[in-house]
Amino acid sequence: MPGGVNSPVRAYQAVGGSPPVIAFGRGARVTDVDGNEYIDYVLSWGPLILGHAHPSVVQVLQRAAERGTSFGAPTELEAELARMVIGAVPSIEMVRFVNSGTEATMSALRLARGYTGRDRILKFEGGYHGHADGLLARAGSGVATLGLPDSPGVPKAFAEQTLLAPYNDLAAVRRVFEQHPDEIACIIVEPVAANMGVVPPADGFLAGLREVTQEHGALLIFDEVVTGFRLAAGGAQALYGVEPDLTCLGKVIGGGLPVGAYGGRTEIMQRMAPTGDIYQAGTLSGNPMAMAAGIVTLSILGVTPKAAAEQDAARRDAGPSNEAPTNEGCYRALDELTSQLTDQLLVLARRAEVDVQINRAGSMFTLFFTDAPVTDYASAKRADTERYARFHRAMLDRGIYLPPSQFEACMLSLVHMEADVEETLKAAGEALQEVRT
Ligand code: HOZ
Repeated sequence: MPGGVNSPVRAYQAVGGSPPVIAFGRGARVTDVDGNEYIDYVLSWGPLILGHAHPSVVQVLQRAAERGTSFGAPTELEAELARMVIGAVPSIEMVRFVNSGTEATMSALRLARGYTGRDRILKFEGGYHGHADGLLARAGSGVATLGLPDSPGVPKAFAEQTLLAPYNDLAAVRRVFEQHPDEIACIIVEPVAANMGVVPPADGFLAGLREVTQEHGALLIFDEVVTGFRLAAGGAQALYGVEPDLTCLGKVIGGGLPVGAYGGRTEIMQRMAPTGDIYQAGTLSGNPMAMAAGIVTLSILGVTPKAAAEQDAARRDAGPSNEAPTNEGCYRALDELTSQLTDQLLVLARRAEVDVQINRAGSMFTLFFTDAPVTDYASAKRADTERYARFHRAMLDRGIYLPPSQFEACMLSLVHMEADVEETLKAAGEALQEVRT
């Protein structure tokens, strides 16, 4: 396998050493093949909001496997998960399941292009939306971590269709639209950026994107692969009260199995074949194992099919609403424990006289080694990545498993406990002292 991995950022090139080879995970912890146990803040890069091997997930997977692992045909499970997603995510009236976040974003882009009859798209510097052609321009995640130029292998003609603007810079977005009138099919944006490290949207940024796309007849796509069902059941769009035309999902909705989804207004979604003329398909799409794991995960987060169906019916009667049927308690608990951790990390950094900025949104955060606020890709890149590498190694030595990149997000799950946070803070206090100079 190139680099010994199946996804580049896992290779530890940016932090040095070689990655632990994971043997198993239980709750908030993973254990490697040498028997070392770590508190896990990667959580498979986001899906495991219930932690590893949650008993309910394991049980439904066993049951689902006994009934058959794939049919390539309609099932009740996919209908049930669709009802949950539609009920919970404010802007989604119709959804299609695919197998990964990358598939979700590339399908949503095709739909946006087909629907508007335009070819160009606008993405943000440091935004990461999977590895499809045209989405790797100044991308975050592994591309940023490894400092790669825009990827060879992407035809020049495709790359030219991608326009860029700095995240959180509405004036720049307006300028791009003015320079390309009637050419831009859509803006694709992570409503809370999570692949240049966590960077929350500035006040009014998302609402501004909504406005500018409407003014110019373009669609707004929220890539909520990371934020969907992690920040709230309704995702970032429910938190910030801005409804996109299309939403991409993945990670949490598959409960740790490979999954993706895209959805939006019926009128747009019906352009997809077989009701419409835009094509996208997949042998394992709506896979029963992934659907079963997704259903149980969302149920534990308080999204019941019944509540979702009721919400959906109410929404159709009452018009748009940002209220999603959530178990507020879950998200509040995640928020509180995460802020407890990040507040204390700041205290420890100050004590060690190390400049850090911590950006947090709900249960995800990034500790940047820099003295200036991080609000976009340029400011994220000013962080001291060499110091992050040393901090990462010092934490790993103390049993704390962080993302091996300054440009990824740490995540907490519902099974991270105060004792885990205490243990993490003890390690962080020592690690921060170690990276002082
Ligand atoms: N795109 C993921 C991070 N944002 C990395 C996926 C992986 O390496 O598993």
